[in-house]
Amino acid sequence: MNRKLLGTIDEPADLRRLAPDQLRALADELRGFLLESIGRTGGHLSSNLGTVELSIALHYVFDTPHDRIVWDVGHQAYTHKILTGRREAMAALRQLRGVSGFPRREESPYDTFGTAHASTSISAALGMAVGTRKAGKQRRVIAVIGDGALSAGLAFEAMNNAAEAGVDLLVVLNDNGMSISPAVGALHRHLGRLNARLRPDDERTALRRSLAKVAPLRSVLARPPRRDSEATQTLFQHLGFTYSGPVDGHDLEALVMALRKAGSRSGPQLLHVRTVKGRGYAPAESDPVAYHGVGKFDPAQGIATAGAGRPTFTDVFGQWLCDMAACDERIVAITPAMREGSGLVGFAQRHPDRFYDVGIAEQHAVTFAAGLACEGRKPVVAIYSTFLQRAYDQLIHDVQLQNLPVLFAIDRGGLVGADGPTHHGAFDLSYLRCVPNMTVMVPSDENECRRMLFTGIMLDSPAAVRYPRGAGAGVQVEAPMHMMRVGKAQVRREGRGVAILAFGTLLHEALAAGEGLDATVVDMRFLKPLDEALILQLARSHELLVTLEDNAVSGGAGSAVAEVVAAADLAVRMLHLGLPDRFVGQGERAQLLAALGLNREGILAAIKQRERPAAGRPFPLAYRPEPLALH
Ligand SMILES: Cc1ncc(C[n+]2csc(CCOP(=O)(O)OP(=O)(O)O)c2C)c(N)n1
Repeated sequence: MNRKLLGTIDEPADLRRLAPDQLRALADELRGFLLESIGRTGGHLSSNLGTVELSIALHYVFDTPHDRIVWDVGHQAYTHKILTGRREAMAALRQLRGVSGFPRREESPYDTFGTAHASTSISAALGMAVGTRKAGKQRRVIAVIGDGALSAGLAFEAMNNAAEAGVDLLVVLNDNGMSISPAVGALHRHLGRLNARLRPDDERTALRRSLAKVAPLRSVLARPPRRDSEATQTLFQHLGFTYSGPVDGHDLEALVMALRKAGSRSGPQLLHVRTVKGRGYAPAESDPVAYHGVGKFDPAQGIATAGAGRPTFTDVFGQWLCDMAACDERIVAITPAMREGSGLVGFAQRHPDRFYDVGIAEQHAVTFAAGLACEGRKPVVAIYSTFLQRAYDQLIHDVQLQNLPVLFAIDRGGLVGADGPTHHGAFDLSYLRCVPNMTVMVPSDENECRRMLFTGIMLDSPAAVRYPRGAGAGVQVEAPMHMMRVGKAQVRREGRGVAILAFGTLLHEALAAGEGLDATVVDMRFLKPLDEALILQLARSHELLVTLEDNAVSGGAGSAVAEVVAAADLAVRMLHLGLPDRFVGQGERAQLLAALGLNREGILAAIKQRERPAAGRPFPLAYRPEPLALH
């Protein structure tokens, strides 16, 4: 791999010493580096190939880290990481204690704001711009946001506020026409019209350069450009931004020029940059969706097409939804921009008239579903646990308070692995169980997942089925659909002394641990309503109740069990195993579970420690394994 220039850049100051005509060669080296490096670690490929030139130009023009760059989502910031002292660290990208796949303030002073959930950059940058002014300082603040991320309400709330704030702010819109899947909605069409209507700046610049050679035209060209009439203004101008572009985001000369110009103007600026997702790697350019996020792969071969491995919970959901929709035409599916990740590709193909990709708009997705339920549709909101956090008020106020029958298929519940703390579904059991009206189900295997989805859709009230990333235990999924008895747990192993109450797929670790201990092991199935009768019976017949969940211990399933026991005035000892009260870092799921004591060995050790505390010490409240550092 050629690293002639790249090898000399340890920080952006080194980059700024390069001559403008060296930047193109640097971009080529960076692309080669990215491909090879992501091939070894996995990560976000297409988006990063698209932002090579933009990242170079930003650090070339602006005085980072004094000037602030805020990357929206941050999944496209690998070149930024490489240019800001983390070139060699990319070898451990997204791995346990390695460099994060997203900007992290604790990782580098160049990572000005931690991101990973979309559409926060304009708000954060505006806050920084206002904070800078209040401190009497001078710096440029730049938000870099994709056209997908721009579709969220939060981005519009920030733009609405920006014009009033009276500060200098540059928003760079990285428009590649794509979210993870093709971008949707009216904003996408507006950008399309801008791209078609306006001559790209680079073409205009080239034209001006050649016309300037003709003497009589020089004075005409020197005049300031004609202002757009009210009718032809862009949405951004109506919102109080000065709009410039579109600029070819792969033309370094044009980019540097445009950033210098927009960066020197005062007030809110929006620079529209057009890029190609997957740029420079043919397989990713032709299929940016498949190459959005990749595992390890050989760039010479491309990614392997998915084999017939064990179905994931996502697959089980996607299949169930198609089967269900075939028998009930009221079923509609809603996704906030996660068609692929949520397993909805098949449904979207079969039922395009019942499929709604609403863009990165979780709040709208939930309230939209509530409205559909009011009119007798059966909405299924397919959503990641971590992204549902954003729509919590909509969940409470619009769905649960009105007791509307919306089914939430909550994917990525629990630890997700390499995406790390921003993406772990660590809190859903806590935040769901404290709100009235919802039935909350936690399947321990694939077949239970299908049965719970069916149970949820048959209820005339809100329901949630929460399942983890990846494949399950490999249990055969039965095609016929059966309702489950709501609120009924299943005893999977009868033992003595210790009873382990497992919520979700950790049941299988509990069963393995239960063998060694001769413990009772229960598949709790329902977090809400809880099988209170069984809990009380177990509390009376065992010495120790152990709760196990892939969720924060604080306020989670264990707390729910403890409330039942306390309300009955029973004095059984309890041990709550789950995620600790700190953010868990990235790493493979199995590594994280082991480090947190949530595998068979950890469960056994925790129970043994709880049963036989060291002499003189009180019983510890919970097992505390080695602290797991964030990185
Ligand atoms: C709140 C939220 N919802 C969903 C996602 C998942 N997600 C990650 S990147 C992405 C697409 C972003 O599109 P865009 O901003 O245009 O960036 P591109 O990948 O096209 O460069 C989505 C939906 C997220 N990170 N945050």
